[in-house]
Amino acid sequence: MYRVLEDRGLEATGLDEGDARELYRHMARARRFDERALNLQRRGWMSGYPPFKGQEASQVGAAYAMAEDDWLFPTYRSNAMLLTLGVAMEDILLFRRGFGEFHRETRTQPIFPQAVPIATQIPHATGVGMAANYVDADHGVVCYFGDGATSEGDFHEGLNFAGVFQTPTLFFCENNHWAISVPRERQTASDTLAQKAIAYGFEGEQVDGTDPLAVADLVRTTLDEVRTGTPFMIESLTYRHGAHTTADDPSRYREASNVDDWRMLDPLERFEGYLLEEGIIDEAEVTDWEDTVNAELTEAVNVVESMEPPPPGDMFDDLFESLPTPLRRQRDDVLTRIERSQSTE
Ligand SMILES: Cc1ncc(C[n+]2csc(CCOP(=O)(O)OP(=O)(O)O)c2C)c(N)n1
Repeated sequence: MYRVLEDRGLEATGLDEGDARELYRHMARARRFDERALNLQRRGWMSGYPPFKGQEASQVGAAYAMAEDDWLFPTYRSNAMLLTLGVAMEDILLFRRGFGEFHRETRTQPIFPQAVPIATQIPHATGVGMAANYVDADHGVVCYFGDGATSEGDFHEGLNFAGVFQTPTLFFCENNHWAISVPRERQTASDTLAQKAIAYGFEGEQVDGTDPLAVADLVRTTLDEVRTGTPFMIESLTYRHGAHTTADDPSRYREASNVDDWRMLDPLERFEGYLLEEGIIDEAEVTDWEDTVNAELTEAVNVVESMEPPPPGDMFDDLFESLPTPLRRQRDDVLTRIERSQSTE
């Protein structure tokens, strides 16, 4: 497993102090976002939220290492990646309040919609890699998924075709050890998830997902290879510190922790400690950054609150060129019911 923190340190990587500082800023910003989003959900501000606490180093490290034209296939869990790639906080919050994704379009990165059906994005990511080969494009494709996704047929089909067609796809599996209430050891009898790549004809490697330097360094160097048409799989080892979503109560199926080692470390505290000790950041910078992020969050929440809810019919837009009959009926039914309820108010 690749790790550099508290071991060989920054010097062992192709990153410099500027990168380390940026990684820290993205992580601290993502953490504050996650905390605020949870609080907002508890106030009834949005119906549900999937927290990513414990996974910041892994997600920020991977996103930070991507080039501007690399494609990302995210899931509901990977909001720290979206934030790092320039998706505005208010965009993510708006989505959770029922607006279309990327409502305000602040990003330039090609990012697919978040996959909620598990693993469905994996064949898509392979397909975009095949398309890149057809048109001789030189971008890479990063496909994010969780440990649970490796039990789906789509995972095997996607990796199989990636191997056969040598697609420029990096399969980035974030093993947070839980798929809702199913622990990693009930997911597969394989020693590692990374080794599954070998069966499809390419390499896989494990990385300490609580070490942002290791993740960013590994993703950057593997993406250089991947873009030349060599698929690769990374298993990033993290731990889901919180609930699966705000609709979940993890105390029903797990003790405070089922692992008792480095995976339980708080990646933000760990990295902050390292950077302070190395003199790469100082306490004043930590506090200043926290103030900046809090102001950004307050502004994002204000923007979202100032927007009228989207018309309910919107959810049927942008699905098909022309809406199939069953969906057209559903849309008409929704709109008629709303009209009726408004006229009886
Ligand atoms: C095809 C499909 N089956 C079942 C579900 C219900 N479901 C939602 S999240 C989840 C667990 C996914 O775990 P993992 O892939 O490890 O990702 P994580 O939530 O830990 O990020 C399941 C089974 C779903 N969304 N899609």
